[in-house]
Amino acid sequence: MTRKTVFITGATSGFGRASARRFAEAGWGLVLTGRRVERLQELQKELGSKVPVHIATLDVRDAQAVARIVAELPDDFRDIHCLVNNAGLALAPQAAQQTELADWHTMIDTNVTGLVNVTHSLLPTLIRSGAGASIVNLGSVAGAWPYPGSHVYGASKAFVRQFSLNLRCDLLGTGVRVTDIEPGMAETEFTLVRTKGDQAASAALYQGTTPLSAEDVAEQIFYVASLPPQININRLEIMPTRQAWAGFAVDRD
Ligand code: NDP
Ligand code: 8X3
Repeated sequence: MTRKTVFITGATSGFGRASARRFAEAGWGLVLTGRRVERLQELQKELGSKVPVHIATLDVRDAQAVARIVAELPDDFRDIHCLVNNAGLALAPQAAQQTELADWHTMIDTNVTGLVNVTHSLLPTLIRSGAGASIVNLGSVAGAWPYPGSHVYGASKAFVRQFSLNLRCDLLGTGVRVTDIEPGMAETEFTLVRTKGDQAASAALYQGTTPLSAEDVAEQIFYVASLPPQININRLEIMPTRQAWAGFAVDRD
């Protein structure tokens, strides 16, 4: 059987790194991207003896860089069977009226523009791969459920959700599947990034409960990508058992 290859954005941490390990365990070739080159090199060192690994430093916000990296993929990594659109971030957890506009732009540029940059560049190779190929997008529960401090982050994930479903319509007949994975609270570097390095705030969020782990989410990413080709999971919302919804908020005198 020919080896399949997965292209992962944001492979330097959290879900992306755990997904690299999960796909490697199943024998897939890896194209690993992210901005922190030393972490990509570490992962290549860790996994390169098991499966073919190509690393590329990439900021997904840069459309030209995305196109160049895809055009320059080595021959052995040209046929992509799965794209994991994972690079993303939240910033500014305070109320909308207390945030910096630049943080809103960074979220839109990464979670929306970056994701479409990579998708657009890889569509031709995914369509060539045909039946059984997959695009796995990292949305979030925040794309469907509003909560204070989610403002642009949640809205960017609502884009990911609808873009995923719309792509399904256009890709009908190509065999390429599309899934929006929508995790709830998961312990990664996500909160450290969201709070701009506040280690105590990050630790406090996860303290005394049982969040999802990066490996829990990677298992779901691998699951949807390795299902038989006739099955498309459209949306997969996953929460920790110890997380649920709160009631409506009411402003009172
Ligand atoms: P991490 O902060 O641990 O990982 C985020 C990854 O995204 C890093 O590898 C980072 O790499 C990469 N990244 C960020 N900005 C860019 C950029 N401009 N270009 C390329 N890569 C970038 O967070 P998670 O693993 O938790 O998050 C992964 C995805 O899952 C995100 O889209 C997030 O919104 C989503 N998500 C997270 C949840 C959670 O609770 N943790 C829940 C639901 C969804 P580098 O900095 O090296 O570029
Ligand atoms: C991240 C999960 O609950 O912080 O997308 O919005 S949450």
